[in-house]
Amino acid sequence: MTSADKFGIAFSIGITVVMIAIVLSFGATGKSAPVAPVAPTPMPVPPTPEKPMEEVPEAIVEEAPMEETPEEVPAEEEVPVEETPEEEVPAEEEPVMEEEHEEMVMSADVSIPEGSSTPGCEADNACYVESDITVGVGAIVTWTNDDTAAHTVTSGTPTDGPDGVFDSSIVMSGATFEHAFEEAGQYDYFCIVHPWMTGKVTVE
Ligand SMILES: [Cu+2]
Repeated sequence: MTSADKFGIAFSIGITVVMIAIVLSFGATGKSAPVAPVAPTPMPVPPTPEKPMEEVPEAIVEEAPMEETPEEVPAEEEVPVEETPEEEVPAEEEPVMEEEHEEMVMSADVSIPEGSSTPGCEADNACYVESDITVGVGAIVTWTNDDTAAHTVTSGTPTDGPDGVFDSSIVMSGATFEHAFEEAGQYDYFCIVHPWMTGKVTVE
């Protein structure tokens, strides 16, 4: 072997050793690796956590409020606002109108109950039943004598006497008397035969 061959072998061995050393150094430490691997490692690492960290919260924050808030707010406000006035307004007005119409009774029946010819019914305002009624203008009220005795339905009061608005005169047992109230007002009436019997009709 010549010196050149030896040098070549030595050189080859030296290269090989250097290569191995380099490889080991890369594999073992990794830190001493060239700038290339070190730089890329930290570069992607920070961006990766930073991007997802920023994107995730931003995406959630933006999507949650942007999509849910606007959809729920208008949906809740518009729906109830529109339904509430439409339902409540007519609902309140219609019942009132119905109640008023219901109160505007255009016909009523009043009974002269059995036993009213005997004092005592006045204690419970039960000499006429009902003894105090309210009807609408133009309503017709019919009194029925359900007692065995005869009675009258005479406008006025026992104290001041008949006022001439209406007077049934004698109503026999089982008979009826009716009167149409064409004008609003309060009409007191009583029984001429039994002055403790009083009643009232309110026309409105
Ligand atoms: Cu009477």
